[in-house]
Amino acid sequence: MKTSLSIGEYLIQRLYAHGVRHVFGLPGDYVLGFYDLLTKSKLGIINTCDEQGAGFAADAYARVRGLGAVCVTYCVGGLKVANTTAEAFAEKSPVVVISGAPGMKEREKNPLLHHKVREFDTQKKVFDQLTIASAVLSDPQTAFQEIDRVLHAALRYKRPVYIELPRDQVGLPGIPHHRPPDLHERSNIHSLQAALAEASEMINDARRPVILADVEIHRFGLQDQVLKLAESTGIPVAATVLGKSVIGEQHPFYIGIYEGAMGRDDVREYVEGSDCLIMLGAFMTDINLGIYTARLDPGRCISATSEKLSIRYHTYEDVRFKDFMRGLVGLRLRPRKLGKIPRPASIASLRRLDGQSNSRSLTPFKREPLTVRITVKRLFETLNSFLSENTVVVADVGDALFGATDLFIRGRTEFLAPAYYTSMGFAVPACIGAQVANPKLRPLVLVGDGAFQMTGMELATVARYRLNPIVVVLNNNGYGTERHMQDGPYNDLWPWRYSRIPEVLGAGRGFLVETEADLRHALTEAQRLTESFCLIEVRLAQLDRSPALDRLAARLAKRL
Ligand SMILES: Cc1ncc(C[n+]2csc(CCOP(=O)(O)OP(=O)(O)O)c2C)c(N)n1
Ligand SMILES: [Mg+2]
Repeated sequence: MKTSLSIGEYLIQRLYAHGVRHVFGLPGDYVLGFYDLLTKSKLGIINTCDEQGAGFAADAYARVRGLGAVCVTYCVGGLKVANTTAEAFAEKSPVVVISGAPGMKEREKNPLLHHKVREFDTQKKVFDQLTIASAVLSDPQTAFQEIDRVLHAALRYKRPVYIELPRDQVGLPGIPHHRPPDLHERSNIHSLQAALAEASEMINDARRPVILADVEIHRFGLQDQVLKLAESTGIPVAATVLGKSVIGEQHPFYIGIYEGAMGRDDVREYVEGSDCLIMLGAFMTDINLGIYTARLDPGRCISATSEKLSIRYHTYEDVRFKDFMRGLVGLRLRPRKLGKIPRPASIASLRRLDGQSNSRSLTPFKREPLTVRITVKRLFETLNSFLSENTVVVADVGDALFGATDLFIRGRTEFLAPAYYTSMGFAVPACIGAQVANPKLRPLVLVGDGAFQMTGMELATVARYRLNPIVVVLNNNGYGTERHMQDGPYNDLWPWRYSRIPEVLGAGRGFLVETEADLRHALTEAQRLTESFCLIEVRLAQLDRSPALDRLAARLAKRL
């Protein structure tokens, strides 16, 4: 029996131990050795058309499963996932970027090898900026520890990491009998207790506390804790755009999305008027804060994240986010009656539409002449009644995302979107990652025509791995979001016949939607056709837009 695994084998073993089952990417000569190991391992390979697609897919996979991996070749592949890694960093998604590289022997005398940019470590330097930890596995003596260190950082900080595999090292044995250390970090108990005591007093004294739940609740899997906290205390919960779907939106404690002046007024007044705002895992980004229209007084806030814990103006060091959350739930806080709270607008409109809040079917809704041209507003209203418990909504940037913030996410339905970094091209590849991560989910992809032209060809990958998302292309003939801020010929696009892409791919079903009747027909068919992907092209008027985009465009135009 071998006493030691090779460096490549150890990396695969550790990824598997941390729950990774698939690696996204495509090969090149610098990484072929590792691909060969992958094919012999328990990890599946998902071959995408383009590295950027692999990067977005791995990001979505990480958001759903807790850790993702993308594997590419040196520079030509690696630099194409720079953007997706930047997104994973900005939005806290733990993706392991594995890149092949020239062997250590080949680097002697600094030859001009193909794919090299400037120095051998140019790509590594780029990724130092985009990740929370990085390693070049250039020494078998330290390679296993380096793998442990870097993977630990990804899980600890929920941020991407970079591992470079020089091709002559992949098959070398590491040190024998290596065991990964237990890297469980503990909170400083005194600091934790003091923080909980202050939090407890503040919450109990408050007249009208409210929880604002954000993205780190998703990343650390703390959804149940938030729910318990709300239910045991009677404190209502708002979410941010980035944290959308943190708890089921039909929940009686849920009040809606808070996004400063961009969001609904009743939610804004409730959150900003609270004398104790409990911000959990919240990132205060411009979009989350409604382009800085939010008015949150730190003197009335408890704010806990994996990076920082502050209560009013005090900061507590060395307190792990999970420990604080668990402690908060364990406190015997004063229960209170759930008073009159705002309710998500969609609940009311949904009842109007389909008579019940949990309908899975397209039951009849408000009768209007069905030959009317479809509008963005009606599109989202109809989609609302179409969502089910096993839908994962994947929204791309543009009106797909803005309109989707008003969607009513049920139960444990997931919502994935690059709501902070806002890179176009996320949604189609992300749906691959999401469905591979959890095959029980059927993705509903919402993507603008502009974003679709960037990465829509990953539908070939969807076909190859027999996935079955429903992809709705919002075809408004160009970069609609930008037209509302400043229009010009640069916002135009060549008009593809999106609904006919299945013919080119030889897979999937395409639908062209121009009226409400078309839409209902397409959605009903898509619901029935579960064998393959369905592409629904919705032809919208060029300047039509969702109410949410109305609000945003007005704000942004003022700031330009
Ligand atoms: C990769 C990338 N390039 C450019 C932008 C700037 N941008 C933001 S929205 C937008 C237009 C999006 O067009 P489309 O996907 O058709 O959606 P729509 O706005 O029409 O709903 C652009 C170009 C971006 N966010 N990401
Ligand atoms: Mg568009």
